[in-house]
Amino acid sequence: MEIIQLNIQGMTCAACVSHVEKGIRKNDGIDMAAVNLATEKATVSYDPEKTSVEEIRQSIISAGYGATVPR
Ligand code: 9UX
Repeated sequence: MEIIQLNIQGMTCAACVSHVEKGIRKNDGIDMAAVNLATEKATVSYDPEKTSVEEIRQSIISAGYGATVPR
C-alpha cells in the first residue's frame, strides 16, 4: 500500500466530505480514504498495482471537486 495526500478544492460542508470520499472509493484498490474539511486534504491508502494517484485525482474531479497533488 501507498499513502498519499491530495489537496481538495471546493468543499463547503460535511456532505461534500462524503461525496469526495465516495468518489475516491469508486477506484479499485482503495484501502482507506479520509477527507478533512478543515485542512482540505484527502489522505488515501491504495494499492499502486490497482490504481494510481492520477486516477484518484480524476475520480475527485468527477465527483465535482478540485484536486491537486502537492509536490
Ligand atoms: Mo451540500 Mo457540500 O449541497 O457541496 S454537499 S454544500
